[in-house]
Amino acid sequence: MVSHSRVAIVGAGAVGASLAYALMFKNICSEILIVDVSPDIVKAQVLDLADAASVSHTRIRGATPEEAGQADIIVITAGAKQRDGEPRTKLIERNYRVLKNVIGSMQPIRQDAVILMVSNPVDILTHIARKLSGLPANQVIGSGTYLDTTRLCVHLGEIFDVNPQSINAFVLGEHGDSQMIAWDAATIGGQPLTSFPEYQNIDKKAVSKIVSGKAMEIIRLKGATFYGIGACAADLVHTIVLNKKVIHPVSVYAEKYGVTLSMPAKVGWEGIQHVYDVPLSKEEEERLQASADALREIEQLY
Ligand code: 6V0
Repeated sequence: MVSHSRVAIVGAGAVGASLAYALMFKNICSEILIVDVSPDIVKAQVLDLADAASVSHTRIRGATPEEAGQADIIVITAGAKQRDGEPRTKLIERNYRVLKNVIGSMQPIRQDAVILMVSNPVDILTHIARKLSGLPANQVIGSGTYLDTTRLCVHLGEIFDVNPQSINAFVLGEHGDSQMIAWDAATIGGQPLTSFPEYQNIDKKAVSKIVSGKAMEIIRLKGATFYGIGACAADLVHTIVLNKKVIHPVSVYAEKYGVTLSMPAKVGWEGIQHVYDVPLSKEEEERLQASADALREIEQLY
């Protein structure tokens, strides 16, 4: 058991439960608190997860929003999910109301808590969570393009026949349609991706479509995505709890763009410790600017 390790998960649907399941097997939390507007969902998920908790030896229980507000890390997965064919940005109105309710019900939120936003549209909701909670910008993070980046690295791993963990590449910008891949900055074994012969044969538009379109394909086939984001969110919590200072692509307030979007950031106890500026080609920089502009237009409404 370590400090900074009391984690509340607000929203106990498919994503919240997948996160709790992935997290409990890391054995790093003193306690996992499960919160939802539906008492039946809390009861059912806690009963079910407690069976797994007995194997992982992690304490898990239902909790009130007020208790969640006193946790070290508050992960918000509450809210509506995308329907088949619906862009993430369409969810804003529905999930803005949910988020307002969630933040309001957790007051007073601990001043040193870290909020990890997962509900979509995650970039805009991270911006809103920061405003509503009043916490410093570094303590309010969104899962952003972490999942898209893992999808990219898995895909590149197949092309380059190397373990995805040995690929250093990022999807940046919006967790959504305007996201972009930072091809010029990508490396394998310290060697620029662009210097590999295989790179010349990559259809970049097709890769981009595969990465950004994967969620919609899963939603079309089974109605929702949850294991991937559950594992990614658990990894982010792991990084915060152990102050690992791992650089993850997460949704943060990026001063350079004046908006909340995904950039590589060093993550630890106090949330974001540093945001890195990725060297981009002129075309990539324009695409990231366009993503920032698209998000800014929506951010200004909230
Ligand atoms: P779900 O299974 O419908 O669960 C949502 C849960 O939120 C339900 O149990 C609701 O009862 C609960 N809820 C609603 N309002 C409140 C409230 N005010 N307080 C507490 N709980 C509340 O949805 P699912 O778990 O599949 O998705 C949750 C969110 O995650 C959606 O917004 C998805 O779009 C989003 N995802 C984000 C991803 C990412 O990469 N960031 C990936 C997948 C899904």
